[in-house]
Amino acid sequence: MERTFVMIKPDGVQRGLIGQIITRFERRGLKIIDMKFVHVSRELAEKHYAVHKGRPFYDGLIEYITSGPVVAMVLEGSNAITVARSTMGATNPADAAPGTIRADFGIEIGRNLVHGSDGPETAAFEIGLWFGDDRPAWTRDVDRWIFE
Ligand code: IDP
Ligand code: MG
Repeated sequence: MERTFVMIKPDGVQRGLIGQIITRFERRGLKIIDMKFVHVSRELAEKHYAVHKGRPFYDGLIEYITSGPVVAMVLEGSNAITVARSTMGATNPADAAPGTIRADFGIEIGRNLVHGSDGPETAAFEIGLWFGDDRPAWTRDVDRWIFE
């Protein structure tokens, strides 16, 4: 089983889409391991998006992600990283496939509603950054009907 970090960005929260977005991940079969509502500090935003420092969109990205509360979560499942990203769709909602979160709810790259880790190292870094190392395990009784 793999874990990934997913965030509903401020536009998703402001637009009242928290429930609909979480539903997309839940119905895919991903298991929620941890979740919280966060007022993102500039410091946390800069650590989270450190790889993008220096890019033309960086300042706007930090403004965006600190502009209102977000919902942060840890999701688990087989191929959780890839599955979460395919549920989200392409970075630019204009290019995202219909049926994905970004296509179904968004239209511009700077308001693309969700974040998901892009690889195992990023996932480990982001889970640690947002949640720390420890969280209780729980058994989801439907797992045998979702995972082989
Ligand atoms: P990802 O979120 O699909 O992994 P990244 O390339 O890692 O995409 O970019 C991080 C975030 O930065 C994007 O989700 C988007 O919010 C923002 N972003 C990326 N490129 C642009 C851009 O060209 N203009 C505005 N915002 C951008
Ligand atoms: Mg990324």
